[in-house]
Amino acid sequence: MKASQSNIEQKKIAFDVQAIRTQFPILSRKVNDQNLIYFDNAATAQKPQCVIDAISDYYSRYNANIHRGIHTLAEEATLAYEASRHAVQEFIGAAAVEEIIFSRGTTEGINLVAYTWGRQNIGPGDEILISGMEHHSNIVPWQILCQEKAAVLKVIPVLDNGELSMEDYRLLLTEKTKLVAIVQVSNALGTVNPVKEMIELAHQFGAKVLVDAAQSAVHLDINVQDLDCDFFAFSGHKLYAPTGIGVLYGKKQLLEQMPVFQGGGEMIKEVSFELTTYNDLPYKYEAGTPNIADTIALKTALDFIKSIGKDQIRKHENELLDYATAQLENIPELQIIGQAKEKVSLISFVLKNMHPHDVGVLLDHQGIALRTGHHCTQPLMKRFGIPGTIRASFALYNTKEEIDLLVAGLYKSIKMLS
Ligand code: 7TS
Repeated sequence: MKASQSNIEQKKIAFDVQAIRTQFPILSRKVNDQNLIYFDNAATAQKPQCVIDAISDYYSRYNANIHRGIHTLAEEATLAYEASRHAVQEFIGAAAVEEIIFSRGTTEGINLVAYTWGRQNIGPGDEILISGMEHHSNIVPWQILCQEKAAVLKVIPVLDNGELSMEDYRLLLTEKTKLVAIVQVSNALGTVNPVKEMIELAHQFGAKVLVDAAQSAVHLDINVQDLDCDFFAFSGHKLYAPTGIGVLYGKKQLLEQMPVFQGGGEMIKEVSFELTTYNDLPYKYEAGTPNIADTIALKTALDFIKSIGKDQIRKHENELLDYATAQLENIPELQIIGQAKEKVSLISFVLKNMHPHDVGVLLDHQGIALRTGHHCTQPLMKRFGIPGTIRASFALYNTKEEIDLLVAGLYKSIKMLS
């Protein structure tokens, strides 16, 4: 083993949550005179100092537009930007770097597919299959497309325990199914869906599959070739990178056949008033000056995750999930929504006769940040007959002591609200 490899191994063995916490400056701030406890990681994760520094370093040392200048700064910026694309390729196991398209986030990635592949391939009577636990951003673009093309949107039902009904999925798949757009990990329940199996089944009917990986990319090991998905979209900001940068992966052959999305600079080879020819992948889908600083910082975030090891992070987060589940189940007024066999470190719950919003406000007074409401999954909330949930989502820097404080905070809130 090379020395550098063994260093990485050593770092992985020594998972030290307190050492990790020191790398996140925001974790030392006070909220309402209390130490911040940040349990809203499914909405967006906090950023380590190295990511914050990467942004500032770019603007302080080599801010320049990419792919066009011949001066040193432009070359440095281009190299760093493209290095990020390679880092993403490795992170998700894509076969080719041209399959990595930078976007603003998951939402933009899904919309790109709907507006390009969707418009080209969906016609009257065709069916698009989504699930009952989709985030609005994996519902609305397909609804718009179906309305435009007289196509049909069908929904895989969710079982009481928060898992998908695979029995219904099998029945819903037909020759009419052209696309399955499915979330890998539910942002509202934490359920991990069996996407590999679902992709295999969809392909038997010739349907393409888009995976919404907004919540999964940070928690699960990802290999898009092994999954054999056709499209895979995620956001940087949920994996310790900045907001405003995301990734759309697509199989090269599909991306090559698809029409362009936005027109403008960078996505063209040659422009005349009569005819424009388009650029090669991935630039064909990256019109205009991109989000250079945040793309560069995305690589820093991926390197950060790699240096700790996804396996170590998952182990820690699973311990938090098990610990929190056991603690919360002890609270008589509390009901956990979503108890799938396979979950990530996210717990949604309701408290009897208490509005989630009121609980959220009281917890905020105690310095505890979590999300309450429908989590942009209104149809799912309707399925469970509730207006919303209280959601605690854990990241690598959270601790059992913080969970104890959440439990104490909940008892306090229950006392005040009942
Ligand atoms: N899909 C899922 C499963 C998500 O959880 C989110 C964001 C999105 C798509 C959209 O991602 P964006 O980065 O383009 O906005 N989810 C959440 C959440 O749970 N709380 O705030 C944002």
